[in-house]
Formats: sequence, C-alpha cells, structure tokens
Amino acid sequence: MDKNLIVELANYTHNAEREKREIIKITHELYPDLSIEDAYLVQEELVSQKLEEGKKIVGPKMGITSEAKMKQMNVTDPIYGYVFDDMVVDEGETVLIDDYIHPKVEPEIGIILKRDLEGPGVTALDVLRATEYVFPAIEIIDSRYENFNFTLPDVIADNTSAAGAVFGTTLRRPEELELDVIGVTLSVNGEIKALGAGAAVLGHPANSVARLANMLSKKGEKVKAGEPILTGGLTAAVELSRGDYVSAKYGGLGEVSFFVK
Ligand code: 0L1
Ligand code: MG
Repeated sequence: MDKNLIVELANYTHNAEREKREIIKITHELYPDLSIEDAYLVQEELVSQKLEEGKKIVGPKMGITSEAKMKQMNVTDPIYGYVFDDMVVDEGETVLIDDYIHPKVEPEIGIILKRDLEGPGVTALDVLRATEYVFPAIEIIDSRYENFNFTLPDVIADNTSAAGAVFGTTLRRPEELELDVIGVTLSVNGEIKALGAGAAVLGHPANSVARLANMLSKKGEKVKAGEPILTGGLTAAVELSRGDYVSAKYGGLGEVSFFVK
C-alpha cells in the first residue's frame, strides 16, 4: 500500500479522534479495498503519530474476542490495538462525556505478564505460566465511525475503537482464580445492564493473550512483561450517558467503577 495513502487514512481516523467527531467508514468510498493487512499498516502509522505527539503506549488491547462478535463480523481472528496514557481513567474518578463521541463500556479481565511472550506457537498454558497478575478493568470504546458502523479493516485502522481504560486495583495471581468461570456484572446507576463470564473471551482470557502474541510475531513483535493487557469484552458493550455511575463487579476479582459527567 502506498505510504501517502497510509498517512492519509491514519490522518482521517486520528483527526476524527482529536476533534471528537464521527466519520464515515474508510471502506464506504474513501478506500473500499482496505484489507486487514493494510489496516494494520494504517494503525501502525496512527500509533507512530501518537508517539510523535508525546503520548505513550500503556498496553495492548484485544477486540472482537467473543464468538458472537466474530460471527457477526464473519471473521475467525480477533483484532488488537493499543491503550495510550491519555486514555487511562483512575478507578473511582469522573470522565467527561464531552471528551468522547458516543462512548460505550465493556468489562474486561486484564493480565500483566512477568516475562515477554514471543510467538508463533504461544499457548494459553504459556500465558498462564508467564502471568504475574490478573486484574479487573472497564474499557471505554468510542468508534470514530458513524453509528459504530464499520468493517473489520475499518475498526483496525481506528485503533479498535480504543478510547479509555479504567484499571481496577485488585491484583490476583492467576493460580488463585479460574479465569474462564469468573462472573461479572456491569451496572449503570445500580441497575445490571449486562453480565458475562471469562469464557466469553475466546473460551479463556489466556487464549486471547496467546492469540495476541502469535499475531504480533508476524511483524516481529512480542507481548511485553509489565504492560497491562486488556483481553476483550466479557459482555456486550453498554452506552454511556451524562450522570451515569458505572460499576463492574467480578467474582473473586473485586470491582471497578467510575462516574460520567
Ligand atoms: O474492544 C473491543 O472489543 C472493541 C473492538 C472494536 C469493536 C467495537 O468498537 O465495537
Ligand atoms: Mg474491549
């Protein structure tokens, strides 16, 4: 793919994110032939632009990790993107709805590795043996595309809708928990809006990190020790509104919450 086009498409999604405005998906008419490989080139350019602006990568995130979402998008692979430092929201803090376009939230299980994992061939067992901590999180997704309407390449070029991350402060060792049967409830203003379990993420959140390591190996990269990894949504995403109090409660893994103003 031509470098000028890569930069043009990265500018397209990046400017929408900066200006907090919706755009029409790239594949509608701007570049209908965008492939998954091309889309990761656009994402890489977007990531470099953010790094040049002084932003820092906090950790990777996995998306489209549930069977339901994969079927809906007619794909067999999940996708990855990056959480940056300006997206992190402290647990219990307040976010401003005006900082987003049309934000949604999803509860996730986070993993921190004690050693790097390099694919190909990484298994869930390798991930569990390399895991230092498991923690609860809420991801705020905010597709820059109108009505969250996109194809898989579009959403990859939009850094997989990454917009915010609230990392919970409960840290557990992986051997203390069975990550696939951890239950979660997502409540807004005290009312349960969605519920799920760890198995919603590719059968087990460790599978998600294994897939990430194996996908990154295709470009000679690895999953790094110490970075918080968002493994994928445990429930369908729920829309946010001004005045909301959002709370995700996990079996054996504590609670994460924040306010919306
Ligand atoms: O983190 C996610 O699973 C979101 C990936 C992108 C799909 C979406 O924006 O709904
Ligand atoms: Mg997510």
